[in-house]
Amino acid sequence: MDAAPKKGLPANLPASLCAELQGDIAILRLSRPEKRNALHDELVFGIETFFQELPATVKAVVLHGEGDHFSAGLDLNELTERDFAEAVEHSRGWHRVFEQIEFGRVPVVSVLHGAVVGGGLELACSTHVRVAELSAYYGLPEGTRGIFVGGGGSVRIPRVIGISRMTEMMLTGRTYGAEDGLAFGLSHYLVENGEGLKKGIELATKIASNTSLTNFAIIQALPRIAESDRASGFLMESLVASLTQSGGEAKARLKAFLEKRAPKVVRD
Ligand code: 1HE
Repeated sequence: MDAAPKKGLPANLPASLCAELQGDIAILRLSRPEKRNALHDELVFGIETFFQELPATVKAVVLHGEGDHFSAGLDLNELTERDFAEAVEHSRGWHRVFEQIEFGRVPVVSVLHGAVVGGGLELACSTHVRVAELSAYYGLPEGTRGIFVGGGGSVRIPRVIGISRMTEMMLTGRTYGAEDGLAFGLSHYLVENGEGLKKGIELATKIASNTSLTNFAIIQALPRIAESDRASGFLMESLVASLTQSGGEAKARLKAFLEKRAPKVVRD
């Protein structure tokens, strides 16, 4: 992959990020391997720029990391000098950026390998589909470092693995391997080392072939419905279902199936 962002993608990304377009997929690589993709401000706010300036033609994003690790989490160098107010502002900044990933315009597939720890795990959990290579391992060393998650981890991670498991990870500092991560839902796919990006691109391509309206409903409406009260949820579901069905593309796809021109749903 080229270090320079390709046409259509933001030209002002920091050196710690590389971006590439492949048709209607954009691939974003954390490119700070000498620091194990530790997340410093430049990188985190570069991610924000990338998502803010994503070309309208992009329908899905793949996020992955260069080197032996997805990410070693927060750059601990940046922690030592902050006072209370600066720390709050910093954490809120991460929230803003990761919200843009989770509640942005397009679905994001992350490809995890090596260390996926601390803020790296928080980042991964803001993506919609996670592919892990066998080398991946997960940890929340904040507890043992005398700090706390600050990138939305206490909101997102319990929704994936449960409060109990997250509490235990933070209290003991233990790490879990790729197989456990798959069982807990930290990843949705587990592949051989070196195969993650290919799988991530394959999934993103498939996701990009959905209608934009359905992808919008899945990433914007579904999590909000799931967190609302039942009555509101049922109402919102009816509204969203009707919205997606009313699209011309949806009608064409349903017709194609009924006329035996569309694929059946078969075992993967
Ligand atoms: C770093 C960081 C970092 C590496 N901040 N510089 N995260 C952690 O507690 C994880 C800390 N990192 C590690 O445990 C290890 O680096 C790894 C297991 C990920 C990789 O080990 P290794 O042997 O491949 O690399 P290394 O020799 O430890 O690190 C290579 C360089 O990266 C080295 O710098 P150098 O100048 O000596 O070459 C390390 O200092 C640097 N490095 N990780 C700064 N994290 C919003 S709140 C979120 C809170 C958190 O994320 S807390 C979790 C922090």
